[in-house]
Amino acid sequence: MLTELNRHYGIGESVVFVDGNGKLPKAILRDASGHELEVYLYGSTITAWKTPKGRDLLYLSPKADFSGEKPIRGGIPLVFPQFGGGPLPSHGFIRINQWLPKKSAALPSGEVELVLGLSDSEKTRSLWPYAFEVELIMRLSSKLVTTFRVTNKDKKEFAFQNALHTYFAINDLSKVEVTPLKGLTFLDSTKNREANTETREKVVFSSETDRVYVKAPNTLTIRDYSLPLTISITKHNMQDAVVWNPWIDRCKAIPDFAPDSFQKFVCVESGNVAETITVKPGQTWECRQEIGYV
Ligand code: TA6
Repeated sequence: MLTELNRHYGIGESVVFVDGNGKLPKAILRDASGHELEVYLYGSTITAWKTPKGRDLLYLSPKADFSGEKPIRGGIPLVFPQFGGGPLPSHGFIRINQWLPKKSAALPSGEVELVLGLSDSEKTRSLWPYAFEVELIMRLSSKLVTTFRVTNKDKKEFAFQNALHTYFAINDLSKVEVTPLKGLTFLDSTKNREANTETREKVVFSSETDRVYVKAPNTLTIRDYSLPLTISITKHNMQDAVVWNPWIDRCKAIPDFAPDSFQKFVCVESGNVAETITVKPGQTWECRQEIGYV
């Protein structure tokens, strides 16, 4: 399989397919400036985004499951067509299905691009009775631009929630803040999605935090003053932003986290959660996230 993948989509050192953990195939992208991205075909799950000096800006749990039967814990799992719990598996099913490459390119700009796709199957239709295609377009440079595209291949419209469930690596949680969220309505998932208003200029972490910020600004910032590191997140066509840190007890209760995992990441997830997106037959809808760092 790797030979075929590399024959059709490999590009020198820019795009290489290798056996990842659990012998699951993954692609490694390297751009001209030395940034690196790793993405598993399983779930089209980005698991690493590294600076030229090798610093991983994403968090991957040391206990992540690579059996190919559970979601990979960390990186950027994709949420569709359901956010959180409900009639479908948690966060939907595209992160637990095998995607296939559709296109790869090393661009004149020095950026590297890879497109993965997933179409409906008997398995997905048994869960969600619609014909669809989803694509993840990853473009790597000093920024990581991910475009998520949904095409309705059915004869009836469908509605969905979606999110890029990004685990950002941090160094010292006590010195991390997320801004600007003051004044926004948030749904508190630690209190059965109770609605409340954010009063803090800077959202900091000292207990379990699991909030859907509704109609959040299109650019959010994570600062870790201990490094220092500043991550910028710009979202397009995604209304909301979910901020999650499980803190001590919730972290211990999640088997594919290490006990101290909560100290090493903050999730800031661009998405459409509070309201669903509807796509008519034959229509294509897309959203985009750009993340950068200084
Ligand atoms: O995005 C926050 C959240 O919905 C949390 O409530 C927590 O469940 C997290 O996602 C991880 O969900 P998962 O299904 O990946 O364990």
